[in-house]
Amino acid sequence: MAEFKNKVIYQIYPKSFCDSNGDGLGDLRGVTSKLDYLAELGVSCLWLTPFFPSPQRDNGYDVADYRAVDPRFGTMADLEELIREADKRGIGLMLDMVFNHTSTEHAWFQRALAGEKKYQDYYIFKEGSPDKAPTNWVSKFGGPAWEYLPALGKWYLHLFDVSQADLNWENPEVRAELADILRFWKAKGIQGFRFDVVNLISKPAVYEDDHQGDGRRFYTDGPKVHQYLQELAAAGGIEGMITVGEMSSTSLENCIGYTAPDRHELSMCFNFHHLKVDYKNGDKWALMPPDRMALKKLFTLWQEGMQAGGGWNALFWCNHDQPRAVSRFGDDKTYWAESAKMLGAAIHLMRGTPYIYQGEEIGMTNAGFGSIEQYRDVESLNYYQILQQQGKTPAEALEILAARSRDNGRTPMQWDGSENAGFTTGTPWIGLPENYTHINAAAQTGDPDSIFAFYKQLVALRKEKPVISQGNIEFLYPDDPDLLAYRRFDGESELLVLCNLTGKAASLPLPEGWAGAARLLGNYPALAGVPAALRPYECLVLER
Ligand code: TEU
Repeated sequence: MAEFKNKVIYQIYPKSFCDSNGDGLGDLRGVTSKLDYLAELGVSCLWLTPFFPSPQRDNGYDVADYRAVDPRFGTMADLEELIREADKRGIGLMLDMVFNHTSTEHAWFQRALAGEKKYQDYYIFKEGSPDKAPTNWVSKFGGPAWEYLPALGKWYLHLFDVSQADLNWENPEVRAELADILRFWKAKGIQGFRFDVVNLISKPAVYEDDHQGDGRRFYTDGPKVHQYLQELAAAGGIEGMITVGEMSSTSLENCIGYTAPDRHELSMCFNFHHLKVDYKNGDKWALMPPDRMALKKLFTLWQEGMQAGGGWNALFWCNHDQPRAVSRFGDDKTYWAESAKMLGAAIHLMRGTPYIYQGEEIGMTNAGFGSIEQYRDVESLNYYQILQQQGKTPAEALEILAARSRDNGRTPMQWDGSENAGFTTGTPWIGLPENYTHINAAAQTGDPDSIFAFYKQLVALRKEKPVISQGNIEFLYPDDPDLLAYRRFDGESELLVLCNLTGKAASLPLPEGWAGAARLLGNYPALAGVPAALRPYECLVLER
């Protein structure tokens, strides 16, 4: 198994990272041009979200060909150059495998449409009358999860967009095709894979209406998912590579199963429970401030639970589907730098492998879009309509999108204070927050007090201190709503991580024996001795 415990992985959304040719879209050569920046940050691995040929209905998560580079992003030669140049800097590449579904423009689906029985078996087609879908399941992007094809007299399942048809993993030929794709990329020198919504691949034997929900309980962590993952890992030859599964609405028990080393499934997985603590009644589109007690409980449950079961977590606040953490859990105005650093420390010192999403290391904020024309994401555009159908005014719908849209995480990387933040010389495919003039990489890389410098320290500490990468974890002060506190220990050394989750001073109850401990890290200037209270969003890491 590749060593992934002392590494930090950096996620790149190529479309928004760096544009090398002025067409307004980021590209692979743009990524290559920024490798020195990434090497300075110290990350070991880059996860690139899909750059494969795609109609881009869902920004590349609708893949039309798994073995090629979309010309919009460059050429295979550009990718090979990126692999070589990254390798020179000790950086590996992970690719994003979207194996739950393909684009309806994929050759397999096109041949299914043309009537080839073999390829119809690659997807989930059901006979039926045009006026009644096989089940009442709802797509994750809104509306029904089934689409009727009059020419075939059949329905097909799409858990996401109508252009993303779910693959039929029951079919061994599908499983063999997908394993082959992994071997293809491994032979090119790719070091690892992220598997998109991979806990949704195993559908139930019987398709029935869900009278309690949207259908997810029938296919989430489905009946054969572990078996399929074991088979994929073996047939794809990915043992020893770094693999992470994206798990939608999963359970702790299943995530232990996905990642315990003796199961030979995956290195680690993402779960999203901690990113739902600001969903009112579990509804992403109903606004509520984050429930900090719920957040603490979830961290405790998943950190201590994965440890007890021998599983491994991916640690993250941000990705291309999430609003920016500093705007959501911190304060992107008064305590911008302090809260961005505190959030970084809170995650990076936990047990698991941390991920940094492009721009997080410089404290990038939500987009601040105020009109629907500024949005690009299919889910956001759908929900703008759905929210109004549910009775919201356009202004209310926009307020919800401003907090919840996936586009908040998809604005261009802010490289410098020049026009379009140095992302492109052309017209960017999506707008930027106005704050790029002061929130940008150029303003931070040389500054030892910057958010960038703080993240660099977090990455370095994980490499230096085995207690961070290998040690045990225990959470403290479960009843204190303001303070996230945990202890890391391995019998040789011990760390105490203390984070004030609020914008007010928080009292600091030190456990016994820590009063004289050394300060390893903090996001405020050090005081003499250990203080009695934490300042707004202060984090303090003690070592003994
Ligand atoms: O996301 C899966 C997923 O379920 C979400 O994070 C999704 O964005 C959310 O439920 C919407 O509210 C993955 C990819 O990360 C995402 O970008 C893709 O759109 C999706 O799969 C489909 O491939």
